[in-house]
Amino acid sequence: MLALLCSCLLLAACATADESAVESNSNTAEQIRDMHVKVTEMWQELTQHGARESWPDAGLHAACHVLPSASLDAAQPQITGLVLFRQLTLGAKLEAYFNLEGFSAQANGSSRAIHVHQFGDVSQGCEATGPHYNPLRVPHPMHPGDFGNFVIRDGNLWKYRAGLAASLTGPHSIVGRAVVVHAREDDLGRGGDQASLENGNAGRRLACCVVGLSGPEPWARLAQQHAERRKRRRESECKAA
Ligand SMILES: [Cu+2]
Ligand SMILES: [Zn+2]
Repeated sequence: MLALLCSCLLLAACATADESAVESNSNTAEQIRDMHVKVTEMWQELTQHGARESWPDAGLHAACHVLPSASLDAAQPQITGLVLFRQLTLGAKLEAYFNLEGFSAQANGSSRAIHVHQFGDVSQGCEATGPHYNPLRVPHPMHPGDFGNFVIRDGNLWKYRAGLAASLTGPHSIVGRAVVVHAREDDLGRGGDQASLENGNAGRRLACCVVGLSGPEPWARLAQQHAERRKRRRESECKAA
């Protein structure tokens, strides 16, 4: 029954994908994102009775410790840091903290793409992580791990994002897969070539990590750091005004 359900959803997704190649509108993207959430909910209903009750009170958490790609040459920036995920309830959209450093001064003000890629293998460099994780066979940027672009400030990338389509449970879970940081901006499928609809022409893979489940402590620590950082920024803006 589960296989039947999944294949029905896959067919529906493929039909949607064909339309979106023509229309490519944000409405379709939103529908596909909602489909990921629905698939996860149905999976939970079918396979894990009581999952709602056994869900951790503080939410489900995951951590990804970003390291420079092993295949990167020394001329490239050495990006390190942490990406944390939190899913508060079953079927809820994901929240994430992105905390990366090591970008060059020239990168300030420009954007970098971050995605979830298919495999959690970073042993031979980030190339081994394969293409974008794409369980519904839809074009980029409608993959569940298409997190979009992030602006570099002072050589760092600090960002909190909510409403992400990816999930930490169910058939489309990103646990065990890789987060990849790219050398360029994501063209979000508007590049006019095939690569744009596969990977957003985001360029070289600078750094990556494997998503693993964690306790709530790293999230709490980073939330505190982000709050302090926001407070300091507000204070310095007030002084400058
Ligand atoms: Cu990517
Ligand atoms: Zn993608």
